[in-house]
Amino acid sequence: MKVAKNAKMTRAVSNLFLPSAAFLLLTVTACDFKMKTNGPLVAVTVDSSSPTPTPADTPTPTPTATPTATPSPTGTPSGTPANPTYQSAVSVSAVEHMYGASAVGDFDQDGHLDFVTTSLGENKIRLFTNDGAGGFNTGAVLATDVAPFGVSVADLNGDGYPDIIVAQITAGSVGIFMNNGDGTFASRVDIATGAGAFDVSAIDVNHDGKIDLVVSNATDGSLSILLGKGNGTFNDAITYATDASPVGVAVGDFDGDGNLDIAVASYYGPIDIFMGSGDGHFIAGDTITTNSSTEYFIKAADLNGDGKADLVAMDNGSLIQVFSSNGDGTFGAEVDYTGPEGVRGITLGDFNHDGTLDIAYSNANSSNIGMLLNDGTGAFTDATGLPSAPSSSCGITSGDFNGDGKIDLQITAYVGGDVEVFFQQ
Ligand SMILES: [Ca+2]
Ligand SMILES: [Ca+2]
Ligand SMILES: [Ca+2]
Ligand SMILES: [Ca+2]
Repeated sequence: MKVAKNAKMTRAVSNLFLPSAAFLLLTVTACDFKMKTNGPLVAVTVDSSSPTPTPADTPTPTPTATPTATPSPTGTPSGTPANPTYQSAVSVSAVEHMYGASAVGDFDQDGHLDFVTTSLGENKIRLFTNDGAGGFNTGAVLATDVAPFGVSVADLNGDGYPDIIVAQITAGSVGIFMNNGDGTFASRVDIATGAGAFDVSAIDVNHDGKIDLVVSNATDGSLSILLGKGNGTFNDAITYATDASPVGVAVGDFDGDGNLDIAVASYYGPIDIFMGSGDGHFIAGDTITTNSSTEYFIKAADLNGDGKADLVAMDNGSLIQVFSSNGDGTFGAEVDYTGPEGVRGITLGDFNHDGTLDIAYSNANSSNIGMLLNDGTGAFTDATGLPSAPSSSCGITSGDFNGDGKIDLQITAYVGGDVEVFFQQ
């Protein structure tokens, strides 16, 4: 089923090398991601020979962790948020692999959080297993189809062991890796979605207790909804048209009606909202014109404790953009936080454990970790004193890797292959 989206594009795009033809060329170099529209075409090409970033004009995606449900902050606003402190990086690996995005999960159910990264240039995913003693081992290396990028972790068959879902850009599909129940994975099964499958969110959108998939198809300009059967297989895709070049996708309940809704960030803008009916179908809703000409990734979570999911987006520059839900599927005025040029990925977590969600972001150009601390009202201030991160920082995830109740960070670099973990003190 293809449902036309009636919202029209409100952003003027003529000054970006935009399209006379509605064709899209995606050139992918690891986390370094270029989207061009300068010719009739095509698909995605992966240049594995030259993982050299050109920060000035390189949109660089980093779908992060997992389902973006709606955590409910319980903290109370209390002025200036406490500043968390992090130890210097623990290097997990430093072999050139052209990493893309990462996601966390306890794959072997030993109580210690592991993570997986997509390795775009070699068409693989790489697992890193937590040894429970503050270190990580390089684990399984599993083949994907061409150009794996967005990755999510969720238990698709309810056996308690998390499975892995990878968006495969050039292949136009998602690759499903089912956990064998011991932290090893069965052979990949692919499900076609649409050209340029870029980001995937795994979450139950139709209240049947079975994980579903929401996939952005950048080349197609569409969104695929795959309703799960609870055994690692899925019903035929329900497809919705989006604005051109959808990249990041996030799922949350924007109007508090109990049904999950979807936000899709299109590369040249805008952000399209789809309101959930609760049965796996969605209705095109608000269209958010943004302050940036290059949207990238997006997260949905309740930042101010009103029970409605808000949005955090990033652009391909220096902006972290916060949109507070009005509670009816529309959003308040964009509030921008400016980091160094080269924002590459975002992750949400309660980093200073005050009960409200904060924002951490990777930065390719500055070797800094960016962190915005929530004052409890959904307004943010910059954290200070964070350790250095690898240059070309790209994928970023967060989780309590050493079980001390404090949220740690994990960052991959798309040049040099650094995979690093930052434990909170
Ligand atoms: Ca584990
Ligand atoms: Ca499972
Ligand atoms: Ca479901
Ligand atoms: Ca809703």
